[in-house]
Amino acid sequence: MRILLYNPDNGVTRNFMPHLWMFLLQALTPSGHEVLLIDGNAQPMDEAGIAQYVREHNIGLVGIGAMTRMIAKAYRMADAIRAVGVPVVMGGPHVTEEADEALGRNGGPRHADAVALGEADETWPKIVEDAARGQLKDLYAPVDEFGQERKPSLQQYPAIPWDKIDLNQFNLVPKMATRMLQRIGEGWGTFRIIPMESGRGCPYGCEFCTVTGFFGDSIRFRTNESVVNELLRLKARARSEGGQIAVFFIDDNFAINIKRTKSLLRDIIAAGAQVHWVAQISANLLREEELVDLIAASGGKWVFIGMESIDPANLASVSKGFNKPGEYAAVLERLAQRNVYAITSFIFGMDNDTPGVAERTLQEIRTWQPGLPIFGLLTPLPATPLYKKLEAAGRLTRPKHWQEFIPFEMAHTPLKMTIAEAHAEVKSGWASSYSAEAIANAVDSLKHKPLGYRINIFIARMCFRGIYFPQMGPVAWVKLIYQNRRTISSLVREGFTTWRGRPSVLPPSRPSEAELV
Ligand code: B12
Ligand code: SF4
Repeated sequence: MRILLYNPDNGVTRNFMPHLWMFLLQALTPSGHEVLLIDGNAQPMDEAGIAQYVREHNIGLVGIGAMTRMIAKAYRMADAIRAVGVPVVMGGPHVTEEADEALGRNGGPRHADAVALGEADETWPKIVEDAARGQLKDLYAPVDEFGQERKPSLQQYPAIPWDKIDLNQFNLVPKMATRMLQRIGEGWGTFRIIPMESGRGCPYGCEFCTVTGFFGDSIRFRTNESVVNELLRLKARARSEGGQIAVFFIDDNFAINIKRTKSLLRDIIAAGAQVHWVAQISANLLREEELVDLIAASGGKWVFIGMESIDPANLASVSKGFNKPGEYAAVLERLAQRNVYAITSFIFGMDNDTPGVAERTLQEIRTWQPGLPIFGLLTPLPATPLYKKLEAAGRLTRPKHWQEFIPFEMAHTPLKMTIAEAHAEVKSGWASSYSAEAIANAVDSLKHKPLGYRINIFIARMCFRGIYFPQMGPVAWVKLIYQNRRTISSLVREGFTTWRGRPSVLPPSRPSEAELV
């Protein structure tokens, strides 16, 4: 049987990284079946396009995975596939919580022939065999022989064949530049960010988060050897194609067990398996100098920190009181000393937020080491404690917000400001952090760092800006480059000066107000 695994586009950003579930399920598919992958973020497709694809490629089963924000698109695509007679199985965090919705058991239309609940590592082979026999069941749950929920162990993790998989759709280097860039240094003909997990689960149970409910509070890890071997395979692939690879450790809290994380990082270093990597680590786990030393030595470049708020009352209200805003600056300093930077994530619209929260947060951020701040709105995802709390209090304004997903739009009313005010705060956070002036300031404030780090921060800021401000397509990029021309020319001139062996005497770039339009 030929199987298609499809991930719908998120409608906001192009894909900077593929989704791990597709590669994992592909690796777990019983032999004798062929698996094709389409990520809608890299290969945009509409309903007619996917229907035509499944017919032309003689697909016998389609698997669709989606987060809540992509579920409406996922359902539309599933409907189109089922309309041409091909069965659809859906999985992932949304349908796990809303299986009745996907199966049309709550009065709405049916979108999926089957739903895989929770982690599907062990149920997927069964689903494939049932589909091949034409006997798909409605629901597949990860349970043991006694019907008790069973979380898969990661000790026998499959070897994802990264060395053989066709990753053409995930090359971040524009096609026209590939040939030329292949010859630069060790080669930049390809640049890919690859998702990798070293463990699953997070016990913290923050109110707005799906993870503790979905993956459970028991944490499971892969063996160090399995992670190291995967890194070595990726490195070999990048070398063989004259390109670069970076890894996103998608663990929810990469340092949840500090002892184990340090042991993994030591093994990565010992095996020479370092690649540049990004990981999510909560601020409270970054207190230890030795851990941060190992992060830097093993290739860690960016750490994603869910700071959420600088207000302890807000943090307490979402059960994230373990975050201590008073230590954010020291954590960022500790990272920056090792040339590791932070993606700092904030949520506005929390119950203690009032108008002006963006400016108050930005004032703090400006005193910290520059990184990549991102801003979102408190969103009640299905089945989270937050959703249940707001539903019980009658505060949900769009209880089924995912049926008509709108980016950066609240689905409940905050306590101390209006929805419109919360939206304005998020807009202000993004506008102030990603204006050409703010980007120039961030780059300038790193003057004491090597040029490479400043270029890194600059490129990252330009890309992150696209999370909020639509900048898909060449025209948007040309405009953006024009707006940031001062910083670009300053970095380029400094690069030439350094290259020709002269000390840089260039003044810092600070565009005037007029140039920022
Ligand atoms: C990596 C990641 C991202 C990446 C993007 C995804 C990517 N390219 O990989 C980035 C960092 C960009 C991101 C962003 C966001 N993310 Co995110 N992200 C994750 C994270 C940390 C890991 C995903 C992953 O690969 N997990 C490991 C794989 C193996 O697990 P899995 O995907 O769940 O797949 C398993 C099962 O679900 C199932 N399965 C999944 N799909 C399918 C399909 C079929 C057919 C079958 C049979 C089974 C199946 O089988 C798999 C194996 O067991 C998860 C948390 C987590 N630990 O999963 C959050 C998570 C998925 N993200 C979440 C959210 C909310 C977001 C944001 C909306 C946050 C925000 N406010 O901006 C944004 C939106 C991004 C966008 N523009 O669309 C939520 C989603 C909850 C929900 N109900 O939708 C999660 C669960 C975290 C949370 N806080 O609750 N994210
Ligand atoms: S620490 Fe992160 S992953 Fe864990 S429950 Fe809180 S938000 Fe979710």
